[in-house]
Amino acid sequence: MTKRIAYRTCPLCEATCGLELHLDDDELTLVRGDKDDVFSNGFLCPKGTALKQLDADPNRIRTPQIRRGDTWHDATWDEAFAEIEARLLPIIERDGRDAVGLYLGNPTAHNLSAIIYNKVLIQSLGTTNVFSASTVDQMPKQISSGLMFGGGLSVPIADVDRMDYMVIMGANPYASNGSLMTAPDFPGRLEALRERGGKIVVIDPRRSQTAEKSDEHLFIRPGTDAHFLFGVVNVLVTEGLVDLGHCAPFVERMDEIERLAPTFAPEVVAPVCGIDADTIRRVARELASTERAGIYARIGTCTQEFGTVTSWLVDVVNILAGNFDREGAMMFPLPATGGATSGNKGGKGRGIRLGRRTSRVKQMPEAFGEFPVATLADEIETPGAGQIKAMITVAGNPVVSTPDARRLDRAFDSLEFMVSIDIYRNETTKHADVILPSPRVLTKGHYDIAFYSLSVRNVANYSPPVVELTGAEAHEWETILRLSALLAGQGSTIEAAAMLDDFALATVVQKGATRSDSPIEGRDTAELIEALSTNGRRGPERILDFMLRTGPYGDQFGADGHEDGLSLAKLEANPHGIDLGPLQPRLPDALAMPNAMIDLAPDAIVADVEARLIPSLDRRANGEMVLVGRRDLRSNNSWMHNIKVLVKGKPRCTLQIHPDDATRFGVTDGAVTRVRSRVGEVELPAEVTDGIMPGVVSIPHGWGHDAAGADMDVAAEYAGVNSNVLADGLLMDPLSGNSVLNGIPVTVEALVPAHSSV
Ligand SMILES: Nc1nc2c(c(=O)[nH]1)N[C@H]1C(S)=C(S)[C@@H](COP(=O)(O)OP(=O)(O)OC[C@H]3O[C@@H](n4cnc5c(=O)[nH]c(N)nc54)[C@H](O)[C@@H]3O)O[C@H]1N2
Ligand SMILES: Nc1nc2c(c(=O)[nH]1)N[C@H]1C(S)=C(S)[C@@H](COP(=O)(O)OP(=O)(O)OC[C@H]3O[C@@H](n4cnc5c(=O)[nH]c(N)nc54)[C@H](O)[C@@H]3O)O[C@H]1N2
Ligand code: SF4
Ligand SMILES: [Mo]
Repeated sequence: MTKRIAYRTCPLCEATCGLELHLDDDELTLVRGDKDDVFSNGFLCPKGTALKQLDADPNRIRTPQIRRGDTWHDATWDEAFAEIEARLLPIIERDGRDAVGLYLGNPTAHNLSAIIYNKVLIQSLGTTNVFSASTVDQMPKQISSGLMFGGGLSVPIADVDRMDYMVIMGANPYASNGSLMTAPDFPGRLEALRERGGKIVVIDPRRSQTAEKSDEHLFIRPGTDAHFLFGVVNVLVTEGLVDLGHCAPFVERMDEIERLAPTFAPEVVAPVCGIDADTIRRVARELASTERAGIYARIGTCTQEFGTVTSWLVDVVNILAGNFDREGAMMFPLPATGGATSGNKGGKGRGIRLGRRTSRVKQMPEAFGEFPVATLADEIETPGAGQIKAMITVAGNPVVSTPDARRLDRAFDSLEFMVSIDIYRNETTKHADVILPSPRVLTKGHYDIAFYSLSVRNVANYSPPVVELTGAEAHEWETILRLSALLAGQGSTIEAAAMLDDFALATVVQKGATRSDSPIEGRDTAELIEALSTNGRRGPERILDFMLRTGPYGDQFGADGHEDGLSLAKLEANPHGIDLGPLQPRLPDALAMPNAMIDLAPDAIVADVEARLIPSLDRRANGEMVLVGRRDLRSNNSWMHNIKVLVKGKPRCTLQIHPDDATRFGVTDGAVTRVRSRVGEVELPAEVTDGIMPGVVSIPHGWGHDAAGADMDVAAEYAGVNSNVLADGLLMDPLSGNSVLNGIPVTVEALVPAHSSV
């Protein structure tokens, strides 16, 4: 046996921790934090360690699967693709391309193959019916960022390592390790902030672990962050605390903010959000007077009724308080692969266009090429031209992750055909007719194109594959491209996939060579492609190499003065990553607006403020209960629940409820309790705790692993309940189509009365 150590970035969450993998031959025996990783310095969490158990999980699918009736059969890749060809292509022939729906799940964002080639899959499929986890997640932030700064990923990031005052809203990084803010050891960074004398304020309807470790925790009524934030805007404006600083020349439409602000006096918003007027005033003053400060807001502020307005207000407050594009404040990263904020000299870009088409049944507008996933079931169930008859899912479990889950489950049951690229047969993929497995994590090269563009430092780190493919394994990129080739009518051979890969590369190189702001403008594309293809390199690494070499730190294929720049080869020589330094001020270059300005008051958002937010100012707590979610460090969305070391111990899928409400409803700690919403009901054990606000209950999402026909032994043993059975598909933030997953009206009922009346 040969013992060896390899280094690899963890692909499980957005924190991009460096792992030190201990192997005996090709068997993973131990996972540790990589102390030399330039970004994570040895930090890791229990999920990272559990990559070992994930790798060894006997339920993980290793061979393509074909279902006949209720029976699953191992198949060869050729048989699996032949089945897809025989059953999917006739549906497209008969009903057109929109008859196939596509769902792209969360792990595709952590997966180099999927990030690079999902575009090819979408183009080859040619359907308008594209859905993803984005509309149960960050779509509101993408819309507000796009409308204000010009790009859907132009998201300002908290410069946490230099910040002295941080307001955290709707995020629990002690459990999640952060999101839309890449920061390995997020907790350590928060502790460092406090150790240097800084202050952290957490605003959350639950006293989360992050709240417990903060200086101040404010309970807020779910879905009222926009009210609170407009109260802060009001204070900044009326007290003369607005200070745009060096951003002033790039900010337009301050007049609109001044027009709207008076409506939201602290005394007006306080009874809506549950945070008193004095506190709103104090937080506003602290944000304005602290030199290095900012508000970081995440999923609790997106997956709610006023998601887009809230996401916008976060940036408005940061800009007004002078906490923008400066050290220690909110800043735009400059990622090594280029991206949303790096290619626009002088800040001039095309901006974003929304609603280029609408969905068939509910006329929901598209955003960034997709429709709200909450309307997927409508599109499957409603007959007529354009009805979805077949589905393709890639790394997604929408039957657990998206609203009105029971209905989507039934809708999937009615499909004529379904293909899933996945590693488990779970609540969603059990509906598939063919499952194409992704190989072991260790066979995949890794580079976080998405998360380094949202990172608190500029970092580049590439992990090469640690082991070779074995048995029936195939590269995930090849599987995506074989499926794409098949859908494009080019057959599904490996050769056809290779041709698509060459085509994808040629397209990006061509585009680079004709862009006036590209470092390779006018270069010979054939020569560049040859340089990228040395040693037979192809697949995602070849395209990544191109992105790195033409990115802001790239070697520009050896152009004068850039010889030491980045390339994949350079990253291969630096297995612990390359630190490209702290974030830098980037205005105006980071903008991508037609007039190179920040739009402080986009029309669509102002219209929503007037149509919905202002009329909601008379809302008051009325004794009715609302449901919110939460995350646990040892859990990962709807998966990783088949790993015993992560799920054992005290049950995590519980109903958190305040003692006052427990008394009111006769609920006792540990007792099975029924929760009902307009669309469904679940029964689960209560956890009575004053760590949650009165009037609010919390159930984590991602559970409910008791579906017949799934094949996950451990998950079934620790099934829990699916909170999205309660999420109402009709509740959406209208501007983004994002589902409301926090603030769902529910009723709570004790199943066994706490005090028997006899
Ligand atoms: N109520 C409620 N619902 C929520 C949320 C919430 O806060 N509350 N959060 C939402 C959020 S933020 C998100 S991102 C979504 C996530 O929801 P989904 O998009 O459904 O993603 P996951 O739940 O992570 O499911 C991942 C799927 O990918 C598979 N998989 C894992 N690794 C790989 C791989 O390497 N290759 C392939 N091909 N497959 C793989 C897993 O087996 C699983 O089927 O859930 C959303 N749903
Ligand atoms: N361990 C673990 N890590 C993960 C994941 C996981 O499932 N498990 N999922 C990953 C994914 S896909 C994502 S998107 C990120 C999400 O990362 P985070 O945004 O940190 O998400 P949560 O940990 O769910 O924290 C959300 C918080 O919002 C609060 N909240 C609910 N409603 C409201 C509201 O109306 N207003 C305010 N102010 N707060 C509210 C909840 O009580 C909760 O504490 O985590 C990622 N990391
Ligand atoms: S924090 Fe995220 S990236 Fe780091 S080890 Fe845990 S799951 Fe992996
Ligand atoms: Mo997410």
